[in-house]
Amino acid sequence: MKDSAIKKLIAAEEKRQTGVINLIASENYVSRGVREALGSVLTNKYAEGYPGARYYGGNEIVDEIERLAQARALKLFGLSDSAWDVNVQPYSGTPANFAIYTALVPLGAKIMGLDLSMGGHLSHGYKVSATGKFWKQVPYGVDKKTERLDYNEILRIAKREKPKMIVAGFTAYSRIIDFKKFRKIADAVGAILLVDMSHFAGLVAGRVYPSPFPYADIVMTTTHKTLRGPRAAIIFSREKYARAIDRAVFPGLQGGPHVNQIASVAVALAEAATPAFRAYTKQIVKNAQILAGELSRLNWRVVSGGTDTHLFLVDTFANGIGGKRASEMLEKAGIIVNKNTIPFDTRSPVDPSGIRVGTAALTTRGMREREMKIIAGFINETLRGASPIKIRKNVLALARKFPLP
Ligand code: DSN
Repeated sequence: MKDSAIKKLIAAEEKRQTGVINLIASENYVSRGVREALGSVLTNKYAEGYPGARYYGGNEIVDEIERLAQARALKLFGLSDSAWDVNVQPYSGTPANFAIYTALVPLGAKIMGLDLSMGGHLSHGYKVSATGKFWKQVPYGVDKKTERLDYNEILRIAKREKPKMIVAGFTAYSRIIDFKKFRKIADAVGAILLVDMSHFAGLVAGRVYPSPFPYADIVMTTTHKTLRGPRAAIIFSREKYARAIDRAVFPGLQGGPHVNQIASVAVALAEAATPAFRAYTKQIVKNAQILAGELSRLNWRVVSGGTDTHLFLVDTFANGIGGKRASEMLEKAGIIVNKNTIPFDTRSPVDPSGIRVGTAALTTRGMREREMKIIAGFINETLRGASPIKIRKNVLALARKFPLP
């Protein structure tokens, strides 16, 4: 690369990534193959339209790439192409959800989604998102005592509000979702069921989290979290919704698809179909359970008492430390997390009561049970006031033993 300024900054970021313990639940490290496809000549090509029906010439190879990505997506999740359509063009998760609502929910109609402060996502109709301006969000939450989804309450809200669409999915909820119960609730009120599996798609592919496909009408996923691909999104839809969704993605909301991104998704989907990936996802969950268990043992309150996934929330304020301060203290020691609201948080989203912790990224680097126990010790010592400079040295030494892919 001739641009020395950017080259230097990329090298600095690589050094930063290598030297920290990354517990951001939505991040991961992609393979060289995924990066090669992203940085390939495919970025030069315009391909508005869909395979076989483009608005530009010279797309015979791009058509093959997009069809391959679609076929791999269906295969990975065991879907038949007569029942499901797959759109691999969305640039990322929020635009993908926006396209789904644009296609299927009349403007101003109701979308029912998990409240942001209880672990939902902005694009599930939250008020500051355009999805909450063009449609009306009806939020549901978790039970105060168990901190788990309360399906009777969700049914009660659905019957009262009659939403056009119900969204099941999360960014900060650590438990298995009962998709069958969501199907029954959607059927009881005539709603379309969208599952946003962005966080747990890799776990579904690895068969360590239940598949939403037998129950959902639409499934959306980003590709860069547990699925370990580039930043992008995929929409799976049952045939009757497919045409409206395709038209909402293009020409409704997007122009030319990012062909390099689609090829890179295809590479990640093939990687996710391997036995090694299955073992990886099993280890992600095991690591999260060990880390949550160790932190509990060290007297940190884990929301809902544990995790079935790659992530969990720690109620740091139960020990007198707000989430903002906790995440800043940890960052000084080289441990990267994000501050996060916990259910029924009494503090503000900019300084909430907890932090979110995830293990997908570290598991990619090869860390296992032993390292999780060491990391729980680092977190505990840091938050209890040990010198961050001292912990930082130990963090660096540990992190450097596990290079990036
Ligand atoms: N911002 C992502 C997360 O961190 O969960 C979701 O889009």
